[in-house]
Amino acid sequence: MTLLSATQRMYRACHCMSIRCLALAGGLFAVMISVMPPRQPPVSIITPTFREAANLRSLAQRVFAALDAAKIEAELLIIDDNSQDGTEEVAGELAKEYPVRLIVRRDQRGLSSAVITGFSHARFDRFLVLDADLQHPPEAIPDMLKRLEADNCDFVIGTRYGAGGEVVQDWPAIRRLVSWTAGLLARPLTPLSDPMAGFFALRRSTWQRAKRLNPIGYKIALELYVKCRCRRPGEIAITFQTRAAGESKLTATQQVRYLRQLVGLYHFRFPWLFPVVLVVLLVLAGWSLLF
Ligand SMILES: Nc1nc2c(ncn2[C@@H]2O[C@H](COP(=O)(O)OP(=O)(O)OP(=O)(O)O)[C@@H](O)[C@H]2O)c(=O)[nH]1
Ligand SMILES: [Mg+2]
Repeated sequence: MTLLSATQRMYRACHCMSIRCLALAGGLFAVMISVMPPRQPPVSIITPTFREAANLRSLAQRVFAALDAAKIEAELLIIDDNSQDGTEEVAGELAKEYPVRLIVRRDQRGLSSAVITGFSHARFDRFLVLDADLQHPPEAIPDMLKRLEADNCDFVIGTRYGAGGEVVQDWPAIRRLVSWTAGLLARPLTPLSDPMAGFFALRRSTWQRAKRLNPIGYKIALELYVKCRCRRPGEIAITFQTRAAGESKLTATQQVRYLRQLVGLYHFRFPWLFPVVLVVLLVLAGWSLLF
């Protein structure tokens, strides 16, 4: 065997081996990619606030601890209605440690419209809304976002009333009753087990398809669910806590606004219902005049 042919054979053997190695590495890489959980898209966390300065630090700590552990990129957008309780100072301090942004509305008030302001300032295409008072557990956020992606849901809520969900014992009985009755009134509008939820996630594209949004009152999740014509709801069970600090802003005026909102939603969802009700009332009035 000449020196030249030995070199050629060695070269061919090495060439075959390197091709096999490359194929093996490629195969391993493909297997790794297929078993690795898909990366969650980044999310804008939106929190409406009115006089919640005392809750903001714990909120930011818990939100970012949960999201960092799940390796999800996020920003926290605080939409405050000129609370003047130190919110601006606390948010300024938090912004040095976390991706926190504060938007102060000086000429507008209202939880629902604050959430919509948050959507229009959000950097990312996934939105998650939660209250500032820690009644909603931030630790549930990664599961809600996973649900939004994995099952291709268009609206995911943290539910108190679905299977596995609960409300802590010391939530006042009257608040339970009001919440339960309000939910019952909304039943024909949505299959959600907790239509009064303030803890929910959706995509920007879902919000963008909303028709005639009317963000009055407190129940923006229900408004969005109906007006965005959501079809694929998802739910994650949560334990609803009592507020950590500060005072409730829920007043009787908000309850009346909810009833007004319901009328609008029924009209939107069942446009034929109003003429039918009118005809029935006219027939009944006619009958009562005859007899
Ligand atoms: N920007 C803004 N946020 C508000 C307004 N009213 C309430 N919020 C915020 O909306 C969230 C929910 O309000 P809460 O007062 O906790 O209402 P609730 O959870 O139904 O009532 P509680 O169970 O008593 O806490 C909190 O983060 C509030 O600070 C408002 O007018 N503007
Ligand atoms: Mg609250």
